[in-house]
Amino acid sequence: MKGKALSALFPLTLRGRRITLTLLLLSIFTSAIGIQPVNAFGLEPYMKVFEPQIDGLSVSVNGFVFSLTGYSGINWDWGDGNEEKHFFPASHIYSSYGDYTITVTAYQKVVGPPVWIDWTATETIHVSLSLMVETTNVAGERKDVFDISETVYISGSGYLPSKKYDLYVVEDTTWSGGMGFPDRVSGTETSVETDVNGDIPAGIVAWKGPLTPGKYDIVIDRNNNGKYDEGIDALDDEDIEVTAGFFVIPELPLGTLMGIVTCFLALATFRFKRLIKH
Ligand SMILES: [Ca+2]
Ligand SMILES: [Ca+2]
Ligand SMILES: [Ca+2]
Repeated sequence: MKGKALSALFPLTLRGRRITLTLLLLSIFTSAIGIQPVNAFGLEPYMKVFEPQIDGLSVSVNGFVFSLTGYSGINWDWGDGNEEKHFFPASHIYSSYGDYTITVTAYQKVVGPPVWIDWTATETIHVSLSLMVETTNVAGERKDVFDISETVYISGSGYLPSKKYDLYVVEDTTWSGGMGFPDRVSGTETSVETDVNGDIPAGIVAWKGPLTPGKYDIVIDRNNNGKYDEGIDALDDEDIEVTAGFFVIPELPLGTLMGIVTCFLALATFRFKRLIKH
């Protein structure tokens, strides 16, 4: 408590100990008479909360509290039914993906003579927790069916910023936690790097055409341990025919197409000749 009060006063000690002492006494005085401590510059206590760091289901938040008289603590309501008291930085692991509102309340409570200080400063932040990878076209629009001449792109979010992850494009399989990864499909990318926001932006190639017809799944090994971990690794699965993340359809070869047209023409000519004969 004393340490906190001193550290809060530290910037002002540059102006001289006498000013610091005066400000401290002033703020204690205003606290004592008006509850809200307001110093000579009219500075009320306030809190600044920085952008939360999100890693899958884990969220950590940093910030600072400005108060000439220090502060007692910070209360965290994580928005999922969990509440705790913790100084900056604080972190929390959620049990499921979703949107949450975090309420951060810094407070100081010293009630009773000779000092009476009682204030709170509250900020709310919203976090959206999603961990996903999805097959897309080059513009980042979702796409699950590809021709063999096309390229498979992926998009995603909920990762650490500017981090490289192992990527697996494999034949359609049924996934269970702890299983090893099947062999990658030949010619597919083996890693993916996130941008500064922790997203996989539009235009990231997973498999450059020409593709091989079939059904496939995609996994990003978020903890890079070479195994599939449910709820940790990102999976593109069960989009096509219930089981696969994407599907590559065979194009009708030009030869086959020409063959069909030739047959049709031959049949038409035959019927036409018969018509003339009769
Ligand atoms: Ca893993
Ligand atoms: Ca599958
Ligand atoms: Ca997909």
